[in-house]
Amino acid sequence: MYFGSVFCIPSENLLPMKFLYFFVFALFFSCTKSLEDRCFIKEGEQFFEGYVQEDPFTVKQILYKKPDYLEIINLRKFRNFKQDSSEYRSNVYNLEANEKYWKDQKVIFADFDKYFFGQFEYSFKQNDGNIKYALGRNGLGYWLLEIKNNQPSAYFLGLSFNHYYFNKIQDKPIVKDGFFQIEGSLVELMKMPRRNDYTALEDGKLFKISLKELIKDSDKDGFNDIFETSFGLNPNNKDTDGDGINDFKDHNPLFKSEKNKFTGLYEDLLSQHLGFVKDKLDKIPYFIVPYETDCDYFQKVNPEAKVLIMSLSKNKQPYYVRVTDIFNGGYSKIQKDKTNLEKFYINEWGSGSTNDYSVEYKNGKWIFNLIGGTVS
Ligand SMILES: [Ca+2]
Ligand SMILES: [Ca+2]
Ligand SMILES: [Ca+2]
Repeated sequence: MYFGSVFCIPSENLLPMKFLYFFVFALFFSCTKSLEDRCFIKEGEQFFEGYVQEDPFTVKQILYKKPDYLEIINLRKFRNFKQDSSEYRSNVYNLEANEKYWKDQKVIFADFDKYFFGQFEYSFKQNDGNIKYALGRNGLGYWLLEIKNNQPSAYFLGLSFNHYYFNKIQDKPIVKDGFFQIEGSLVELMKMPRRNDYTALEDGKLFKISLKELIKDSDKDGFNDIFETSFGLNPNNKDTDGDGINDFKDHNPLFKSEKNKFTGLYEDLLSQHLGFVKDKLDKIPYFIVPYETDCDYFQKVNPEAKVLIMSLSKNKQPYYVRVTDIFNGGYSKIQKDKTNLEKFYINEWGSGSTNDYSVEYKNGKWIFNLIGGTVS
């Protein structure tokens, strides 16, 4: 929840569970801010509004919002979270072991990387006749990866890594008898200054999704229905924003792009940050970077890389986005210079650092000047 949303009352709120049931409030307050308010910083306003950590979910809350396609089975015998994650942690926080781990991964998953080009962290490889499967994880979440007749596909699971932990060691295949199945725990994410940490809420779960549900792509645009629902795309329309470009190919599938001075400013910022992928973009369709903004100019960019643009108001975000920490960087609103009408200030934040730019619009181009920032 952001301080800035004090004027907008969330339309749906989960109450902490002193009560037996969840109460869903449907309060419809329209937030009618002007474009000026949405895109430009007012006198005395900060680049970024303060972040307030939301209460972690209880088991009850996670289960209440569990996707319908997910079946959760309680296991009698299982590896618990503590045991499973401590082994992994010793791999990740020991530099030598870490290096070896990634080297081994590269060899084991070479065949997957040939098709997926570094878009995922892979685990649990499996050969099923002429189909290969693995679990993939990228910035957006977990995917089931499939290589079938030399054709790669990725199916989004829609299970938040803030709530669902999958054991690093799986004794059984992850695809069996028409189901994706994986053992793990329900967890709670604790945000730490330098890293995030998890604690188990309930161990010994088998998470099961029917393959039929998982691979379902109703509009045949290349994204499974679960992906589309998780990020607010339309699973029954190939072209959610109606700009003539299919969701899977669209660099900005949620908003029709516009070309003007300030969309250009945000495009330049995104290029500096993500432009490195533009030459291989058709090979990495699942490299998609999410951003939060309510500024129309930012929303209507036509960037070189793929982005998903979400509202800053949590109550307008799809459930998956609201409960999962997917945002690793962003851009502030624009601050005007007091005297020079073509000069502005904008702030960029990323993992562990911020950059302050002064930008000037000259002969139809933006000139950038790094004027400050922080590194943690
Ligand atoms: Ca689709
Ligand atoms: Ca679609
Ligand atoms: Ca489109």
